[in-house]
Amino acid sequence: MKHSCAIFDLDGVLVDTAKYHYLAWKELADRLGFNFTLHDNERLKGVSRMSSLDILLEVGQMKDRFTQVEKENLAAEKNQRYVEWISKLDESELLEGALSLLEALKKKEVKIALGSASKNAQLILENVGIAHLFDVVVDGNAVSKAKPDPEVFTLGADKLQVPYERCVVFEDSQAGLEAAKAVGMFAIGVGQKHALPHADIVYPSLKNFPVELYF
Ligand code: B16
Ligand code: MG
Repeated sequence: MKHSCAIFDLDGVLVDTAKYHYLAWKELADRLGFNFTLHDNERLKGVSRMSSLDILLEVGQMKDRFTQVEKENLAAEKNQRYVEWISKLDESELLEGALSLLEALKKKEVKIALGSASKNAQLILENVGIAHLFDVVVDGNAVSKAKPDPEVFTLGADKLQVPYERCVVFEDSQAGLEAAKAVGMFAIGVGQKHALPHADIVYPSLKNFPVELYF
């Protein structure tokens, strides 16, 4: 089936910001006095900021030590460091194949939406120079429910008035793929096949993506 709308996750699909999330979370863990590894960081992909903090504190066995207000301060501390990192992003941080895919879709007049859990999505899109390619941006500021709830994808499709079965979602997280499938969207996993069992199909990256097969 040919589709008329492409919905992109941001972190891990278009831009490799996971490493900056990791650096900022690790600084917080170091300050709180426990180790936070790259392996632990895998659990945070696609997860909202406050849920990420809960996972981090669980790793440090500090889950019940903080009040809600203290947790909000810890998340704000992490975000401040993260924003310092991503303020320096430029187009060299786009993942391989991302720009040519977006441009090919634009040429074919396919609608393009962002569906990201990040509250920093707009800043990232602007810094890597692709903000102008999106018809609609749905990010962590616009939704009340996190993936695997499909709200972040359905909101974009609804705004563009495209039926869900005509949408393709590009995602690197299991929760995101699950969300896409729940509303009948075609779910393309970006990453390793064994880690993304909910995908309809998995590509290792967006490099040389076969646009004609899907759009
Ligand atoms: P922020 P995505 C997600 O973005 C990240 O994968 C996840 O690691 C992060 O915690 C989440 O955004 C929230 O980000 O703290 O910037 O609001 O993959 O949905 O584009
Ligand atoms: Mg992601």
